[in-house]
Amino acid sequence: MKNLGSSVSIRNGVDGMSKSVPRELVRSRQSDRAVEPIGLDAEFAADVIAGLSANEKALAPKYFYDAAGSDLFEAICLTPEYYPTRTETALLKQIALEIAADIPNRAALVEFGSGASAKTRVILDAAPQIAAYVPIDVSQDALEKASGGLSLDYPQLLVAPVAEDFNGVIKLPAAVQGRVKVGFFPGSTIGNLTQDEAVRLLCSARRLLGDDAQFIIGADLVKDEATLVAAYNDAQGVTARFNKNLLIRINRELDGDFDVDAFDHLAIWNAEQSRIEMHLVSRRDQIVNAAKHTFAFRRGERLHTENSRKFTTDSFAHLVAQAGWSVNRQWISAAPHFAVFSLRPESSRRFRHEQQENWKPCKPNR
Ligand code: SAH
Ligand code: AVI
Repeated sequence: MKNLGSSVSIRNGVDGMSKSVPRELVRSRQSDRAVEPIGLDAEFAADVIAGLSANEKALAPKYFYDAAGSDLFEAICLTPEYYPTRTETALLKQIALEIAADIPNRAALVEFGSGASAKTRVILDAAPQIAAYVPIDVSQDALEKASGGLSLDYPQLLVAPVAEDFNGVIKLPAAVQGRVKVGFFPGSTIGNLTQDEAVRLLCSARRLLGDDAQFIIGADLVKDEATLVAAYNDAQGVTARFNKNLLIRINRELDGDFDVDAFDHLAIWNAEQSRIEMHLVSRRDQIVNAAKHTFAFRRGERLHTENSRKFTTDSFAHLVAQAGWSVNRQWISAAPHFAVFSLRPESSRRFRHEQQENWKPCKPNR
């Protein structure tokens, strides 16, 4: 990631004072490693090389979110077909006071994949007792924009952004240690994770947030195929641009030579896996160079760029139970149905028992 040499105003640190913080201080510890002279990001390069060399080509959806990708996601949210954002926002507005009633004084709100932090404002407005906010996001641009805006609009709030991959090991800023934590994971971003990734994230959130936490998660629900497919195939083509922006990012950051027009956007419903899949489909046989490697695409070959799993209330409860959480409350919107769940940690005793009986993902992975 580039150091843009400018600053962002955030309330930060132990004293909670508002200060101007150099952009590079809010960047990821992972990306703090030396940037190679030609601007290659080593992790991105390694994942592109592995993903494009595989028999079934695939890349992790977190790579969508450079500055342009984050803006395109916000544009998707405004399309008439993409119902999840407006549906979840309306539902959160309806239930915000119920959520707020369970949030203690001086609590810290910790958001996973915070993006523009727009839904956060609904919670903050209903729960002024929240004293600190930790947005976690891989998109440094989105994080800086959102943190700056929140600091201006909520001057009493301590904002301590963390530019990290939430699938990795997260450390919370010292300023929120000792506070009751409320986890917030809206947008159905949990649906973009594999089953294993989701269980691992929920396990690490269980440890990170503590025994007295609650965890508010938004998840999209299974519905008729036409509504689902239309949401990922908007008529204006914004989702197609979002999907293809991944190739533009590879060209820019990994010295690639993708011809973006030689790929088609494809979004399909996989009923067996209960997920929308996004792919980029090669329009012809072609050779592409990127990250100092060469990749062959056959005509019709797919690059799998995203899964967006859709849940039932049962499948969601089953998922979170594997990671030591139980559903305390749930709210479901009118059609098209979207759910917000409030989770509580399972009692430590039972959780420890389940870990011993069934499993592994919740054991500390370091
Ligand atoms: N929560 C917002 C944004 C959802 S878009 C909403 O509900 O509208 C998904 C967000 O998650 C993006 O901002 C993206 O940058 C972030 N994200 C995706 N994968 C991530 C990962 N592995 N680690 C951290 N952030 C991630
Ligand atoms: C962020 N995430 C939940 C979105 C989704 O619906 O899976 C990303 C997205 N992909 C295409 N459109 C929106």
